[in-house]
Parts: sequence; C-alpha cells; structure tokens
Amino acid sequence: MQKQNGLIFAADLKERRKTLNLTRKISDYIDAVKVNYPLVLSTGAEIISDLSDITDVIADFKLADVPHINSRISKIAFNKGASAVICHAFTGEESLKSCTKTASEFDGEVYSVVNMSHPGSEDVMDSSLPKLCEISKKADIDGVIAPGNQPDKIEMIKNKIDTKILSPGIGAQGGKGKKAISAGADYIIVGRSIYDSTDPVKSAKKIRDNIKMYYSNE
Ligand code: O7E
Repeated sequence: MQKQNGLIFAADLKERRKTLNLTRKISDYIDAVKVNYPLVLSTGAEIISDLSDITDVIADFKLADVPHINSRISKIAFNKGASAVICHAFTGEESLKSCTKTASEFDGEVYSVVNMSHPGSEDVMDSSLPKLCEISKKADIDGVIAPGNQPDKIEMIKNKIDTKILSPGIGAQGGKGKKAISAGADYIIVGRSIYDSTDPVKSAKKIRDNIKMYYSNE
C-alpha cells in the first residue's frame, strides 16, 4: 500500500453497487479499502476482485485460526486480488507466520491486531499487549492495528514495535484523526463517518485533508 493520503476506507456496507460506486468516487482520497465480513458475506468474495480494480484491498477477516486454515483463507483473499490480510496475534506465532509466509508468495502484506478500539477490549488485550507485539515481531508482520481513539495506546505500541500502524476508531467511535496520527499512526481507518454521512465524498475529502494538513505541518 502506497502512502499518499493516510486514509483507509472501511467499506462495511452490504450492497455491491453502492460500495463500488462510493469507493470509485473517493478513490483519490484513500490509499486502500478495507473489506470486512458484512460486505463479503452479503456480496460474495468477488467483491475483493472488483474493488482491487479501483484501489488496494485489505481483507479484514481478522484471521484467528490454526495455521493451515489461516493460510488457506489468506491464499483465497490474495488470489482474489487483496494486497493485504489482517490477522489476530493472540493465536500465536505459528498462526501468524502461516499468514506472513502465504503473503510472501503473493508479494502481499499482513497486519496483526494487537489491541482494539471498543469498550471491554481492555479486559484481555491490554495485559497481553507486550506479548502480542512480540509475537507480531517474530512473525515479521508488515503492520499492526492500534486503536485510533486511544492515542496513548498508539504511542505504547509504537515504542514496542517498529512497523506501520493502522488505526480504526476514528469519528463514530470518538477518535480524532489528527490525534491518532500525532501519536504515531501511519493510516487511519474510517467507515461510518464516510458512508453514513450525507455527503460521503465531501466527508472523505475533509477527513483526508485534515490529516494531510497535519502531515505538512509536521
Ligand atoms: O467505526 P467505523 O465505522 O469507522 O468502522 C471501524 C472499522 O474498523 C470497522 O470495519 C471495524 O471492524 C474496524 N476495527 C475497529 O473498529 N476497531 C478495532 O479495534 C479494529 C478494527 C479493525 O479493522 O480491525 C482490523 C483492522
């Protein structure tokens, strides 16, 4: 994924045409589209191929299975045209390595989840954070997911692992793009603040301009 805008669109919609039209319209303001279960289960896995004609696709199936299944799912996603997959780190080094190994066959990337943005995630994930970063490092991942609505966690993660940081939790979950970037995020992931807005194209541009202005002021 080439960094030009610092914005990833979380396309958590259910309609194929609406998703493709919107992604096309905002493609100048994003670096990738993230595809999650709502979209793939509603429209089919071909949506990955369709979107990959517009921009880079991150297959967010939050893989958390035994190694050979993680590897099979990753392979399907890469074969459909994804340029990256997202895996949970808590399943351990071997499961994560099965994804990085598969990704290397496709020149793809793997991002691991080391913390999450929703209330309650702290119950288990906070105390495991150092370990999840260590596992991710050992598996040679290409980036991590860190909560954009908790800049202190982004800083903590940045100190533990030297890799790209992708941060959801912006807008609808309370996070601010500029704060996440200033804490160390390389990309923000935004869904509802774009697709639920009355003018999604204008919103995507505004969100992108907001963080871009910040980059140029650094
Ligand atoms: O709140 P929204 O609408 O901007 O959507 C946020 C998206 O980021 C949504 O697709 C959700 O699955 C994802 N996300 C989180 O909201 N919090 C997390 O901690 C992790 C993710 C995520 O994307 O994980 C893998 C990248």
